[in-house]
Amino acid sequence: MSEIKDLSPLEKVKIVSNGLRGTIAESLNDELTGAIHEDDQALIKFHGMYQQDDRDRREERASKKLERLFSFMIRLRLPGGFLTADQWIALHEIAGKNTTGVIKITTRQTVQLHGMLKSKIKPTIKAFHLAHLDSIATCGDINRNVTCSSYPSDLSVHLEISSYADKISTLLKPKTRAYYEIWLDEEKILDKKREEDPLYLDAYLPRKFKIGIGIPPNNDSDVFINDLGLIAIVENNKLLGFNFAVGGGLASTHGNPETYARLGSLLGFVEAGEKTFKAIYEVLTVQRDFGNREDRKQARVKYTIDRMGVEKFKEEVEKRTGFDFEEIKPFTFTERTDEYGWKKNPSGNWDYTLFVENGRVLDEGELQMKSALLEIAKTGKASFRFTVNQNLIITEVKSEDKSEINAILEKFKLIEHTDSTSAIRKNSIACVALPTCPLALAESQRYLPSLITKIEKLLTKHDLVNENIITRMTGCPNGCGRSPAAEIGFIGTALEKYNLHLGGDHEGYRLNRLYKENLGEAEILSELDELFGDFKTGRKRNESFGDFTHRTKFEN
Ligand code: SRM
Ligand code: SF4
Repeated sequence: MSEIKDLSPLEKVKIVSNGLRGTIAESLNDELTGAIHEDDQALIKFHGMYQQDDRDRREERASKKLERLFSFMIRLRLPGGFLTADQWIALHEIAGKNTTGVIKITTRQTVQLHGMLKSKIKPTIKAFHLAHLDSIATCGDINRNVTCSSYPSDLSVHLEISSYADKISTLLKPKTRAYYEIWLDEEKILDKKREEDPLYLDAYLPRKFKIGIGIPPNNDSDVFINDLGLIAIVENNKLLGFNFAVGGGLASTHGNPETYARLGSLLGFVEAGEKTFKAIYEVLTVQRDFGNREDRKQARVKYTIDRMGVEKFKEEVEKRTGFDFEEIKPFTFTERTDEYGWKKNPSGNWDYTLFVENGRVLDEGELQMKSALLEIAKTGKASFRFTVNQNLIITEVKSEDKSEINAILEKFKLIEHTDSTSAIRKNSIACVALPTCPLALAESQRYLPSLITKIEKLLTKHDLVNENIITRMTGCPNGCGRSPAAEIGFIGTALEKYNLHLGGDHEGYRLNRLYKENLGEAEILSELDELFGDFKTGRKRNESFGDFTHRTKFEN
C-alpha cells in the first residue's frame, strides 16, 4: 500500500468520508448555492450522481455575475438493463417532474437523467426507491453497473446468465448505509461494525471498476472493453461457466503516451456458481491492493495488469481463491450489433428491438417515442431491456399480446422508424458530451446524427449503403461511446475537430488505430469518400470495412 502522503487527493477524501457520507447532508441544506461542497462532489458519485453545469450557458451566466447553472445527473443501477412496465412508468414520471424529461440510455445498459436541481435529488431518489430502483455505486471508485448481452440467440439459459449480472451487482455493493441515511432518511447507524466492508475497506477501489458479461455468438456487450469481462460458455443449453478477461478499458489522454486503450487479457475459465463469484471477488481485491492510488491516470486495472504481468495477476487471484483457473474454453463472437425488430425469445415470448438514436428517449417532432413507450408500459403487457448499444428492447410480450403492442408501435410510427434507419446509423453510438459533460472537447450526440446523414450519401454513392459499419463518436478520448473499439471512431480533440480512427474489427476482438488527426467535417467526408471508394473496389470477399482498413492502412 502507498504511504498516506503519496496518495492522490481523492484517496484522502474517500478515507475520511465516514462511509461515503462526507458533508453531503450539510451541502444539501446550503441554500446559497446550487452546488455542493467540493469533496462531496466526489462522494455523491458513489451514490450515482454527478454535479454538472450547462456549458452552453456559462458565458451568459458569467456576464451576469451569476454562478454557473448547476444541476445533477443521476444514473440508475440496473444490472443487465431490465425494467418492469411499472418501473418504466415511474421512470417516465420522475424524468418529467424532476429532470429535463429526456431518458438517456447509456452505453452500460442503464439510464441517466440530467438537469436535476439540488432540491430535487432527495425526492427523485425517494421516488425511485418506491419503484424498487436505486442509483447505488453507478459511479465512483467501485464496481459499476454490470452489463450483460441482450441477445440470447437460441439459448434457453439466457435468463440464468443475466441473473449473474444481478448477483454480481449485489455481491459487490458497498456495505455503507450512507445512501439510505442521506437520501431515504433511514435512521443513522450507530454501531459502525455493522457497516464494516471487507471488500472495499475504507478507501474503496483505486478507480472505477466495470464488469460485462458476453454471450457468444453476439458480442453486443463489448465484453473485452471491461475491467473484467465474463464470456459465458454454454454447452447443450447448459451454462458451464465463464472465461475471465481482465484489464479492458478504453480511455487515453491526448498527448500522454502512458495512457492507452486496451482489451482484456484472457486469464482462464472458471466453472459457474460459487467459484465464479469467488474469482470475481478476488479480481477486485487484487486490484484494490495492487492498483495505483497515487496517480489516477494509472489506476485502472489495465495498468495494474500491465505492471504486474498477466501471469502474476492471475497467480495472485488464484492464491486468494484457493483454486486455479482452468484452460480457456473455446468461444466465437460473430457479431456486435443489435438485432432489430421482432424476434421470438427462448421463453416463447416476443421481443422488439427499437432503434433509439444515441439512446435519447424523448418526444421530438413527428417521433413521439416517449409517449409510445409509456402507452406500451401502461398495457402491462411488456417489460423493457436496454442494450449496451443504447437501444431498447420491448421484451417478454406474450404471443396473444403481440398484435396489441405492434399496433402501438405502428400508431407511433416506431416500426417505420426502425426499419427505415440505415445500417450505418443503426450501428452508431455517440457519447453525451456537450452541454453537460465537463470533460467534452467537442460535440458528440448533438453532432453525430447530422454527420451520419452526410456519410450515408457517400455510402449510397459507392453502393455500400447496406454495410453494417460500426461507427462511434466521443467528445474526448475517454471513450464513453466506445469509439476506440469501432470500425470508424471519431474522437474529439477540440470544437469541430476529431481524430479519425480506423481498423477496429466487427466483432470486438481488435481496437482501432489513429489514422488522421484533427479533422474538420469537410476533411472527414473527403477521407471517407476515398476510403469507401477503395473499399468498394479493393475489398476481399465478405471483408468488413474495419478489416479492410486494418489490412490496407496498418498492416505490414
Ligand atoms: Fe463515461 C466520465 C458519460 C460509459 C470512460 N462518462 C464520464 C462522465 C461522467 C464525465 C465526468 O466524469 O464528469 C460523463 C457524463 C456525461 C453526461 O453529461 O452524462 C460520462 N460514460 C458516460 C455515458 C453516459 C456515455 C453514454 O453516452 O452512454 C456512459 C455511462 C455508462 C454507465 O451507465 O455507467 C459512459 N465511460 C463509459 C465507457 C464505456 C463503457 O463502460 O462501456 C467508458 C470507456 C470504458 C472504460 O471505462 O475504459 C467510459 N467515462 C469514462 C472515463 C475514462 C476512465 C478512465 O479510465 O480514465 C471518464 C473520466 C474519468 O473517469 O475520469 C468518464
Ligand atoms: Fe464526456 Fe468524453 Fe465521456 Fe464523451 S467520452 S461523455 S465527452 S467524458
